[in-house]
Amino acid sequence: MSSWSNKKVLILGMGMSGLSAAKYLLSQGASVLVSESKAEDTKLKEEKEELLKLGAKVEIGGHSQETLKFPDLIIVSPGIPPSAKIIQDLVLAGKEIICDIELAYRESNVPIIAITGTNGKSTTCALISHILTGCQLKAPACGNIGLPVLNVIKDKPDYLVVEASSYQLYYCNTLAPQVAVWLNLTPDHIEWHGNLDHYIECKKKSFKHQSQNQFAVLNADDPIISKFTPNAIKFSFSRQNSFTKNAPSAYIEGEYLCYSFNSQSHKLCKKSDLQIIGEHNLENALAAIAATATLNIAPESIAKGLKTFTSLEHRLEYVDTVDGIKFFNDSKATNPESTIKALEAFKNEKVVLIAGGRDKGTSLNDLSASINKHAAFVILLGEAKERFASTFKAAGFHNLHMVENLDSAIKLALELKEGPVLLSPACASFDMFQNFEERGRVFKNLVRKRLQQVAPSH
Ligand code: UMA
Ligand code: ADP
Repeated sequence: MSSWSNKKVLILGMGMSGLSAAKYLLSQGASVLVSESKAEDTKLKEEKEELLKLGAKVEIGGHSQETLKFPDLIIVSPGIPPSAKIIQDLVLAGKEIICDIELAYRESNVPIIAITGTNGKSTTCALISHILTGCQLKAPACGNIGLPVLNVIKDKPDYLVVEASSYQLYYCNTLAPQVAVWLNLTPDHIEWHGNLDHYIECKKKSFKHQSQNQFAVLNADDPIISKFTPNAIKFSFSRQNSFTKNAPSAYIEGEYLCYSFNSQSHKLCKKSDLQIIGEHNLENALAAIAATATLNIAPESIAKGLKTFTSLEHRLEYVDTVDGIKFFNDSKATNPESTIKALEAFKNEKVVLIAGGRDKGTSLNDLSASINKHAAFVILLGEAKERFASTFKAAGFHNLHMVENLDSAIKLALELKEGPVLLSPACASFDMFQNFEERGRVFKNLVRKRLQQVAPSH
């Protein structure tokens, strides 16, 4: 009999992670109640019917009182913050609340490589997975990247390469990754966490339960992360050589990406060998080098993976060239820091930046400075356009245009006939799109439509 057969589990939220947890637990014989706050629509109805067939109880349109009495354990969807009434009520009732990553950790013996940070998680997660997969290892990129961890544990992977968001880490109580990576830290998601300290504490949870023979891969250039002392073996990475190389470290030496580990140093490849552009991607590459080096992957295999990895969709993704002008889709840049990194990637060229969307209210000081340095024009759209425009003007940047939609932005960018066109919004997408993926795909389709108009196929 499975250890789950007498257990009652409440699953809060019927999104990607809730559905995945429900199916996993039902397959293990648990009694499952799935509770979703949204009103029923066609998609939820179909999913509800599937879950009912598998033996779950399902409630849609609100979390009832039964949810408080029912469970031995709660699996919560990461989008539900600790301030939500249902979470507070369950905490008061003394119930244990975890997320799907914590459950996967408890359920499987597969070593976890957990990647967290404000920016670069998905890229680093995919790159680590790419390097390991190139060594014939089964190492799926999963977690916040969009593939729930419980969906992949049944395939018996060699490693789980898990992108761990601060939301998910908050709901992890014992997680001890074999390798925990912390890329960087800037204020983000304050609406979920309440304050910056809470956000930082959640990031630290990835390291809290690690033992002394596991690894903590830390960014030595980051003012907060560099002060953090992990229990695990510290493997630092730095683009600015902010450490001595006697300890485990990944760094840049001249044109080369290098690392030192187990008293040996290795030169892997040149910066220009990477297909992902921008200085920030060097940091992601160094973090991936450190993580894979701890797993004793051969330097040649790490180098091969670095050279063959291409950018993920919506991250400084080259779209096409229309009328001699290159277009890049960086729709995933949903905060000013990401947009600054994207601007900096175009070292010697001034770009036409398309920005704006749902305003997160974050400071625009650094972004204004970066725009003055790297942008020829800025085209603004979405709810944030007025605040962005007045802030940039106050900072002395006046080559600004406001438009109503992406199509007008692309049309205008072509008329301006300046350098490369970069969609890097520094904002969330939800004012005009379902998510950043939809925004990026709409942008790419519109660019390709323009391409056909400029050079119609015969
Ligand atoms: N819900 C309730 N009660 C509430 C609030 C919400 O039932 O009080 C319901 C919602 O109506 C919805 C479900 O819970 O149906 C949503 O759950 P969710 O928002 O947690 O989303 P999932 O579909 O489970 O996706 C989650 C991650 N989402 C979030 O963290 C918000 C996905 O990251 C992740 O890819 C997926 O698990 C698989 O692991 C997305 C994300 O935006 C991409 N992450 C943030 C980011 O990257 O910035 C952290
Ligand atoms: P995440 O999963 O953390 O959101 P992604 O890899 O999807 O990170 O990258 C999102 C955006 O963040 C990219 O479009 C890029 O502009 C920016 N970015 C990527 N890596 C870094 C980094 N190491 N430091 C700062 N910004 C970065």
